[in-house]
Order: sequence, then structure tokens, then C-alpha cells
Amino acid sequence: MKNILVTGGAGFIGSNYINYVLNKRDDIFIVNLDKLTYAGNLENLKSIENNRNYTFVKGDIVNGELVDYLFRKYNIEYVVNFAAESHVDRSILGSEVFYQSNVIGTNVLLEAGKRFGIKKFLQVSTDEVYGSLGPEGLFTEENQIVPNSPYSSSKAAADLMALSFYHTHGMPVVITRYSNNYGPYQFPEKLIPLMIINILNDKKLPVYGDGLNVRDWIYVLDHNKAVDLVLENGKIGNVYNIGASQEMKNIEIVKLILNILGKDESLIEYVKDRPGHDRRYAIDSSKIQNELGWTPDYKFEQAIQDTVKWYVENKNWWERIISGDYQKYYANLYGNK
Ligand code: NAD
Ligand code: TDX
Repeated sequence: MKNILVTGGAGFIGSNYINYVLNKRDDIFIVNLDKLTYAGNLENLKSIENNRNYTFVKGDIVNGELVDYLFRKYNIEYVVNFAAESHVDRSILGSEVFYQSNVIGTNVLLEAGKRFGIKKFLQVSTDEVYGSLGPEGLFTEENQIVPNSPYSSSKAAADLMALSFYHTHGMPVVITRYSNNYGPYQFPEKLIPLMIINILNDKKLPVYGDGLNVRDWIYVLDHNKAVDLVLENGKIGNVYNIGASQEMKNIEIVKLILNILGKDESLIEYVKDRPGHDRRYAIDSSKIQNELGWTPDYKFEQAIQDTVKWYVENKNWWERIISGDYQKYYANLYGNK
């Protein structure tokens, strides 16, 4: 039995990962440590909540005593650190909690991992640490780290801290840097679910700037498989870029979703650009493909349809979310549209 501490497992990617891995394997025990911020939602984990290889602990990764207690109690051997404040726009509105959770929190986990002699520490990171690309080229693992937003700077700091624990202490650290994820259970502050839900509610679709910023999209189920592979076979001290080579301009995505839902383009509204908005992300995943044999299974054309369908069929899930504090957040960022 492998004992794994998964942090942030009630969020979008973490919950998809836990659902996936517990359905696939019975040789692991997962302790899910999650603070349940606005983005954490235990409804995402309903189908596995009684699994005997799973337990949930509500708590903060910044809390060193709690983290130590969990390492000792569950004999933790592996860490997958998903826990983070994850939204760029929120980091622009206020950055403190980003540095608390993403930097200090990661440091607490690294220190505990070092003291308890863990077998592997997987730091879940992002292509945003590489900054912004022009029209050509892809991010490789060799690119400079030049983050532009408070969010990405906090993720970059965590990456560098994790690598320093490898170099200094020989700690078995691996880092995965993903492109933009989409799929079920994504909080509707991010582009794809926000647009789907606004269309379903006949609300304006706020497209930042000229809508021509490019993101490289990966279906969350393809992400899960990569986490498992890197945890198993990733070389320590290494960074792996992970993306599905699916570049899209934001406006193309919005129009595609409108098309899937059979609505016209009159809902689109170009709004003030995001400050410091990175122009283009595009990721070269050849290292993980060549070294670990990872390839994406899902085609964007189908997976985006499946994602839209999931939101159409799971109105209860997002209606509860958007009826709470989300309204205040939305009005603050977008005005009362
Ligand atoms: P999310 O915001 O949906 O979920 C984050 C989870 O972490 C929530 O459940 C939240 O309650 C928990 N959390 C936050 N602070 C915590 C703390 N201090 N202690 C314990 N739990 C805490 O985020 P996501 O989209 O699932 O992202 C997961 C990870 O993947 C993050 O590290 C993010 O930086 C990274 N990432 C995300 C994407 C993407 O497209 N969403 C892409 C690349 C990398
Ligand atoms: O209302 C919007 N209008 C809009 O035009 C929103 C929410 C976004 N956008 C644009 C901004 C970006 O160019 O869409 C693009 C995608 O935006 P987000 O969904 O906020 O994602 P992004 O900023 O690219 O960051 C995401 O990918 C990398 C995740 O949120 C990060 O956690 C991850 O690290």
C-alpha cells in the first residue's frame, strides 16, 4: 500500500485525480488535505467518499503541526501538492493569500517531506511560470522562469523552492508544469465554465482585450494519467511539461461554445483587458512523451463537447456555487452585467 498525501483534492484538478486514481487502483491510500476555500467542494468527491482507501481532512497546508500529525498518523510516503490559490484575476485583486498558500504552504510540506524522508514529492505547477510567448515557439523545460502575475510568481517561487530541496537535501522532488486544464468540476471563474454558464443564463460573455490571447488546452482526464505516471516513474529533480498541443484563441473558444449550445454571437462583449495579460502559452510535452510514454487520449473537439454537456447536466452543482459569494466576486471583477 502506498500512502499518499494529496493536498487541494477538493478542487477541480485534485478531485478529478482522486476520482480517477481510486477507481483505477487499490494499492494506494489517499489522505486528502484541503482547506475548502471557495474553490474546494466535497460534492466533487461524492462517488468515492466512502472508499476504504480514502480519508478527508479539512485543514490548511500552512498549518505545520497538522501536516506533521498527518505525516506521522498515516505514514505518508508520497505528496501530490495540488493545493493552491489558482486564479490569476483573484491574484490581481489581492495577492496575500496566494503567497501564503502557494509559497509558505509549499514550504511547510517540503519541510515535513524532508523530515519524514518521503519517497516522492510531486509539485503541481503551471506553464505560466515561463511568462508569455510571442506568435512563435513553445515552452520547453529549459525556458527561463519569468512569471508575470502574482499567481504565477507564487507558483514559480514554489517550483524553485522544491528544486532547492532536491539540490540541497537530495529530496525526491518532481515538478509537473501543465497548460490550461478544462473539464468537469472546474470552478466557474475560469474561461470555459464561466462562458458555458453565462450562455446558459443568457448573460454577457466578457472577453478580455481583443480576444486573441492564446491558451493551450488539456482535458483534465489526460492530466490525471500524467500525475500517476510522474509519481511512479518521473526522474527526481526533473521538471515535466504537460500539454495536449491544442492552442486556441480565447474568442475561438467562446464562439465554439456558443455554437455547441446553439446560441448566436450577440452575447459576446469585449471588456477591459486583464492587467499584465500574458499573450500566448504553448507547451512542448516531448520530454514526458519520450521519457515516460505519456500521450493525451482525448481530442479537443470531443472533450469540449463532453465538458459543455457536463455543465448542462450538472446545473445543481454550479447553481449552488454561483448563488453564494460568487455574485460579489463577479460584480467586483465584471460589474453588474
Ligand atoms: P482549484 O482552485 O480548483 O482548487 C484548489 C484547491 O486547493 C481547492 O480545493 C482549495 O480549497 C485548496 N486549497 C487552497 N489553498 C489551500 C491551503 N492553503 N491548504 C489546503 N488546501 C488549499 O485549482 P485547480 O485548477 O484544481 O488547480 C490545482 C493545481 O494545479 C494548482 O496548484 C494550480 O496552480 C495547478 N494548475 C492548474 C491549472 C488549471 O488550468 N486549472 C493549470 C496548471 C496548473
Ligand atoms: O472572463 C474571462 N474572460 C477572458 O477573456 C476570463 C475568466 C478569462 N479570459 C481570458 C484570460 C485568458 O487569456 O481567457 C484566458 C484563460 O483565462 P483563465 O481561465 O483565467 O486561465 P489562465 O489565466 O490562462 O490560467 C489558467 O491556466 C494556468 C489557470 O487558471 C491557472 O491556474 C493555470 O496555472
